[in-house]
Amino acid sequence: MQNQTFLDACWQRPTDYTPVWYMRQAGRYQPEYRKIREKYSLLEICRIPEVCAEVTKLPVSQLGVDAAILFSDISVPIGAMGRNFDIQENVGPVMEHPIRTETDIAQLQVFDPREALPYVLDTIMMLKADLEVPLIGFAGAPFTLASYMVEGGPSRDYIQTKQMMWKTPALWNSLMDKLTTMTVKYLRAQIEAGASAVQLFDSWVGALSPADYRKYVLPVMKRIFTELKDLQVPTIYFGVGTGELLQDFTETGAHVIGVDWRVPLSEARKRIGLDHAIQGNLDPAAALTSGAVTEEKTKQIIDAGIEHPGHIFNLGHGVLRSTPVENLQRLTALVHEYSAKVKSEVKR
Ligand code: 1CP
Repeated sequence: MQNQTFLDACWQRPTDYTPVWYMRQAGRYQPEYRKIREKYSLLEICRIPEVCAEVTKLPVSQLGVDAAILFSDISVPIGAMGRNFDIQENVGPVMEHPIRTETDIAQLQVFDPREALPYVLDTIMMLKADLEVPLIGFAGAPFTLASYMVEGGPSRDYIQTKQMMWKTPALWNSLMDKLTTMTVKYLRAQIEAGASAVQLFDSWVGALSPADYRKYVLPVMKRIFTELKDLQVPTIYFGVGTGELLQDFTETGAHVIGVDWRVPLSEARKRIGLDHAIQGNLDPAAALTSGAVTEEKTKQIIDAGIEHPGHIFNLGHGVLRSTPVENLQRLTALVHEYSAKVKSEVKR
C-alpha cells in the first residue's frame, strides 16, 4: 500500500498529519550522494535508470518524507531540443551558445520524450514498481528555462531575457511557445510513465513585475496546466521571491502553489485563497541549525497550514549543501508528530 497523504493534501482532502518533502532532497548534503558523484557526473546519474532510481529513493528511506521527486535537472530537456550544455561544478547549467535569434529558436526541436529521453521514463517506471510514497515528476517552467537558454547560464539580473521579452516580443513568444509545447509533452510522458504528481519549477520568475508576469508568462502557464488537466494528477507551481505574484499564480490552473519563506504562510493563504493547496515554506537556512528557533518557525508554519485543508510542508527553496542529514530527519519527525497532535486536538 502506498502512502497517499501527500496526494490527499494536494487535493485538499483531510489528512491525519501534514505531509512533507523537500525540494532538492537528493543532493550534495548527503554523504551517499557525494559518494555516487565521485563515480558519475550529474548528467550520467540522470541517464542510468538504476543509479537515478537509487538516488531518488535515498531521501525517502533516510528522511521518512511523504513523497519522492525524480532525480534530474531542469536543464535535461535542453539537450534533447538540440542545444549543447554542461552542468558546471558550483555554477549550474551553462549553454555552449546562448539562444538569441530567430534561427536559434527555429532550430529548437520539440522532441518525442520516448525517443529523446527514454532513460527518464525508464527511471520513472522502475521507481513506480517499488516506491512506498508517490513520485513527483517535474520540469522547469518556460520562463526559468528560457532564462538559462537566453543568458547562456545562471544570471542575477536576467538582462538579456528581459530585453528579448520587451524589445522583440514576437521572438519571445515563439521561444515560449516552443518551450511550452515541449514541457507539456515531457510532463505528459512522465505522468504516463507513472509520476503521481508534477511540479513546475519557475524558480526565477520572481524577477518579473506582476504586470510583466501577466503579459509575458501567465498565458503560457495557463496553457501548460490546462493541457495536463485530463490526466488528473495534482500539479504544483513554485517560484522563488514570488510573494507579489501569488494571486496571479492562482489563475494558472495549478492545484498547489509553492511559497518561499519571504511571505508568512498565513499571509500567503490570504493571497492564494481557499481553492488551492499550499506548499512551503521554512527558510532553508533554518535547517542548518536545529533547536528552539527552528522548532518555533516550523510549528508556526504547521499551525498556519492546518487552518485549511491542503498544506504540504516543504522548505521555501532547495536544501542547502551544508545541511546536516540529522537535521532533516529531526525536522521531518517534528512535522509529522506535531501536526498529528494538533490535528487530533482539533478533532476532539
Ligand atoms: O552536481 C551536483 O550535484 C550539483 C547540484 C545539482 C543537483 C543536485 C544541480 C546543478 N542539479 C541537481 C539536481 C536537481 N535539479 C534536482 C533533483 C534533486 C531533488 O530535488 O531531489 C532538481 C529538482 C533540480 C531542479 C533545478 N535545477 C532547478 C529548480 C529548482 C531550484 O532549486 O530552484 C534549477 C533552477 C536548476 C538549475 C541548477 N542545476 C544545478 C544548479 C547548481 C542549478 C542552479 C544554478 C543557478 O543558480 O541558476
